[in-house]
Amino acid sequence: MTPQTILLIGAPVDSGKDRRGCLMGPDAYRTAGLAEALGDLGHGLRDLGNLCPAPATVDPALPAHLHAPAETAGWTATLMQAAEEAMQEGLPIFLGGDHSLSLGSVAGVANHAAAMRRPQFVLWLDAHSDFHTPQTTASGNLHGTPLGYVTGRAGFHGFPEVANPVPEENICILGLRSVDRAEREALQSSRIRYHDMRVIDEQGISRPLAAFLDRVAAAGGALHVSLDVDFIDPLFAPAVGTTVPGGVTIREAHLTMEMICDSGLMTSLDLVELNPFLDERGRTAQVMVDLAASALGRRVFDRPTQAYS
Ligand code: 6HN
Ligand code: MN
Ligand code: MN
Ligand code: MN
Repeated sequence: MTPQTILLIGAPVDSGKDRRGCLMGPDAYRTAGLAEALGDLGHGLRDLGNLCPAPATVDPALPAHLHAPAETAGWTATLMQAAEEAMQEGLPIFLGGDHSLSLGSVAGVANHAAAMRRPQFVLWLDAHSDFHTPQTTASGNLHGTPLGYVTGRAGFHGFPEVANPVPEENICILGLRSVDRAEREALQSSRIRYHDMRVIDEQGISRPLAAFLDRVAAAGGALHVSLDVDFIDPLFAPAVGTTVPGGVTIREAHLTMEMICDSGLMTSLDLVELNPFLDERGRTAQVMVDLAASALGRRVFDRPTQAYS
C-alpha cells in the first residue's frame, strides 16, 4: 500500500467503566512493537506520546449513576481536538484506553471530514453496539455510549457539542453478540447497519464488510475504524474486561483488516479496550499489533492473481 504518515496518539482513558487497567494500553502497544511493525511496512511514524484529559466539571443534568462523567467529558474535549489536528498531518491511530475515547476521536475526525467536504463513515468492530446515551445506560459506564454520542443522540449534558454528527447510515457494526434492550430498540429504529455473529457465521465476514466498503468508496468517504478487543473471541484475545464468548476468529479478524487495507479507504483507527492487567504474557497486545499491521499492509504473500489448476 502507499506509505502513510502514521501518528500514534496515546489515550490512556480509564474512566469509561469501573474496572481499571486500560490506562496501561498505550504502553503495552509500544512494548509489543507497534511502531516497529508499522515502520517495517514503509510508513513514516510519529509517536505523539500520551494525552491528558482537559479539566471538566459534572453537569447536574446528567443521571447520578454515571461512572466518572467529568473525566470522560474532559477526555472527549482533548481527543476531539487532537483528532482534528492529527487528520491534517496523516493517519492517526488512537491507542486506548477504553472505548469512551471514541466519543472524542470519532467526533474529531468527523469535524475534519466536514471541513474537507467529505462524508465520514465509521466501521465499528465490537461485541457490543455502544449506542447508549447517559440516560439509557444501566451500567453507568460511558464506554457503552460512543456511537450514541457521535450520531448526535440527546442527553450528553456538559460534553462538548457534536458539531458534525456521523449520519447513522454511514455506520456499520460487525461482531455483535451482546446488546442491551434499550440499545436494541434504538438500533432497530436507527439507520445504522449492524451485523451480529450469526450473519458472520452464515455469510462469512467478507460479504457484509465488502458491501459497506463499496458504499464508502462510492461516496468518496473518509473511513474511521474502531477496533474493540472484544470483537475477537476471548480464546485469542483474553485481555478485556467485557469478554463475550462466540467472537470472531483470528483469521476473520485478519481478513477484516486485510480487506480494509486493500480498499485504501481507512483514514483513522482506534485500538480500544485492551486491559494489559488481564493479559497473558502480552498475547492480546500482540494480536492487536498484528491486526493493525494487517490493516496497514502486512501480508505473507501478495494476493494470488492466478487460479490454481
Ligand atoms: N464496550 N452494553 C454494556 C454496557 O455497560 O452498556 C457493555 C458496554 C461495553 C462497552 O464494548 O466498549
Ligand atoms: Mn466497545
Ligand atoms: Mn465491546
Ligand atoms: Mn445540557
